[in-house]
Amino acid sequence: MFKSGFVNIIGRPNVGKSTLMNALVGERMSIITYKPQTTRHRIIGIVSGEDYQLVFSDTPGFVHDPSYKMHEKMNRYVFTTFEDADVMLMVVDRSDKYDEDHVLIQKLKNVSCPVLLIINKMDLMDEADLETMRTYYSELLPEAHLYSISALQETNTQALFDQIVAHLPEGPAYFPPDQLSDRPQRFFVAEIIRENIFLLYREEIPYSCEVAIESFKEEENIIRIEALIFVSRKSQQSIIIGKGGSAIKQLGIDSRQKMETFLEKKVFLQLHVKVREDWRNNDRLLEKLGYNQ
Ligand SMILES: Nc1nc2c(ncn2[C@@H]2O[C@H](COP(=O)(O)OP(=O)(O)OP(=O)(O)O)[C@@H](O)[C@H]2O)c(=O)[nH]1
Ligand SMILES: [Mg+2]
Repeated sequence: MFKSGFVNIIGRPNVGKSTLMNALVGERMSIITYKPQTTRHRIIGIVSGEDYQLVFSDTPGFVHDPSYKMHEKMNRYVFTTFEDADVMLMVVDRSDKYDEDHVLIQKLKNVSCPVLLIINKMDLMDEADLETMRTYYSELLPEAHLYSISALQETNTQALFDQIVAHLPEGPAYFPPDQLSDRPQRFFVAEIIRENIFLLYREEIPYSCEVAIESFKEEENIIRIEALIFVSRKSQQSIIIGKGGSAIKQLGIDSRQKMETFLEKKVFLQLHVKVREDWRNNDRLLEKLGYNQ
């Protein structure tokens, strides 16, 4: 019997959803940083076995008080995962506290598919903390199956993977067995630049940026990539570029190195910065930038 299904990962920002997805898929599909609201799209990672196919979806952390249309779209990605899930993975960490009337908890109580409540970052907790969290969540979501893991150290992640497969319904393969994602390479390339912006710049800068790939040309020995970084203000453009271009140079070096690992080919990368005030509230631009919810 062949089993397959959509396994959708949700939770608050920064709890480790993307780290978990990458651990389960065994590839670096989703970008990870120490800052909240890193993931902005629904990102698919496919794992095909002899007799199963898992289609994982990593989602943006649920934004409690959306300040921009971008946040509303990010939350909509989270809501759509309730519609097609065969298994729901709700990830929490020790800083989370959900009330019964939280929208995610309400929705989880009403899904018909299995819910796996995953307490992540167990490496940061002692047994007593873990036990307190287990008790809390088993009362909050009595139907959910509880797991404690460390996505970062990959503790219990293989056991979790096996449990997910056990919960899959019977079904066909949705994708060819060698396909890893539904996104083109240029999407991952833009995400690599965004990840490095999160790692290199401080305060509001990463949140004010979006990246679009203008051209992606594969030649025999090299891939030539031109990317456009949108910022919301002129002052942010100067910060991105840095004194004498030093900051954007570093961004280019770091991004290119990661791209070369990801694409397994030499990369020539050109970065440009453009001011587009209020891109986070501009429906047409958001659509163009891939926010299709
Ligand atoms: N100590 C510890 N840190 C972890 C663990 N899992 C993830 N992290 C760290 O937590 C931070 C956030 O991880 P992400 O995977 O980006 O979290 P996320 O839930 O996808 O965040 P958003 O995309 O912003 O919603 C990173 O610094 C990770 O290295 C874990 O099991 N233990
Ligand atoms: Mg993420």
